[in-house]
Amino acid sequence: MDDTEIEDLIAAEVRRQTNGLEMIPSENHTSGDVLTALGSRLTDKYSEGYPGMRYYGGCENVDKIENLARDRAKKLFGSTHANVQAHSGCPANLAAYYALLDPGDMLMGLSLVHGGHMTHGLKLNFSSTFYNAVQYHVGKDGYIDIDEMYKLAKEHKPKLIVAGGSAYARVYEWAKYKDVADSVGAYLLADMSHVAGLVAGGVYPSPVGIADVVTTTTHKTLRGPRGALILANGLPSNPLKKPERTRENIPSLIDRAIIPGLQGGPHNHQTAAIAVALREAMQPEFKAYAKQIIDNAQTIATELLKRDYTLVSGGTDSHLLLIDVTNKSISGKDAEKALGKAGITVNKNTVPFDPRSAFDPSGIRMGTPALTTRGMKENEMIQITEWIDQALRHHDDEKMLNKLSKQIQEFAKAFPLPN
Ligand code: DSN
Repeated sequence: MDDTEIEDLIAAEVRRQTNGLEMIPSENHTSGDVLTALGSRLTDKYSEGYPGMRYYGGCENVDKIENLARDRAKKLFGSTHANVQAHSGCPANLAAYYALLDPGDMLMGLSLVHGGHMTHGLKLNFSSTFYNAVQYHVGKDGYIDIDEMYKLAKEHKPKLIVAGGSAYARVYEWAKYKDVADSVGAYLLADMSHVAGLVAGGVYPSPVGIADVVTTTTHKTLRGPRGALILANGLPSNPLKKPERTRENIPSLIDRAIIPGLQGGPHNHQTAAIAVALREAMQPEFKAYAKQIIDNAQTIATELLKRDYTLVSGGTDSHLLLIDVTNKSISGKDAEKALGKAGITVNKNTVPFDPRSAFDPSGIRMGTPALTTRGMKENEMIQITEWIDQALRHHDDEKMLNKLSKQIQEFAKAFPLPN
């Protein structure tokens, strides 16, 4: 590259990822093929519209690419419709709201502090400024409180209920949320961003066929590039005609919400990379990968419990763990920092009923998708948990953290990043 400043920084980031352990549960390491598609000339092409109905010439190749991505998404997740153009998760959720709600309508989602996502109705987010939002919670046991959902739904009559989140370690009981939605005639949107790869691998329940709309990012457990899918069942989409707002028209409503509603040109390099990742997720090895992600997370949970850590909900059914580190006399922020110095990347996170702020919360969130991509299994998880514990116990001891970082760097050599 001519731009050596950027070249050096990219190299530094690759070194950081290679030498350390990425344990942010929403991160992963994509394949070389995904990177090849992302770094291709497809990024140069404008193609507003949909395959066969574009506002630009020269779209014959990108039409085929987008059709492949859509077909693979439909096949992998079992929906009749897939939109692959939303640039990422927030725009995908915005598009779903835009398709199904009018400004000021009520939606209901899981509180961010209780494991939800900011687009699920956080006060500072568009989801509660353009719309009205009410938030449901987990109970003291760390599991989503379905009784509270029924109560809030009856009281606030939301037009749309969002299931899913970003720091909830247990199974989302999609059918139960659907019952709550049906009890007040609301749409159900399932945001399966965190668990899409587990769903694809058949080791986690799918919301497709239960929820009216399913959104997901493509870069978490699904291991694709940054991007999103919006899945639905219904009549074939006709984005050229304004449809009535009915359930069977959701495919057209979604497509029109994306363009002309919210976005311009699709990112064709991203669409191609999504198609590549979806093909990878259809391979038998991906099922084994998805299972190993959960086995690894559960191994860490067991090892942490042995060392007297407090896990929200007491464990995990998925790829992630939410840990309240209060009993270890450390804040989430300091825990993130200490682990970072040792070469283990996690993120500080609020825990349900957290008395502390989001900038210095009581917990940390960690997960296993990226480590599992590198080929690590249960034995490695046992070793890594021991390192996590040591780093947290010695969080003020720079010498110790440095020693751990060297050990981890040596260990990581045996588990290279893909390609
Ligand atoms: N920012 C993502 C996460 O880390 O979970 C959610 O969008």
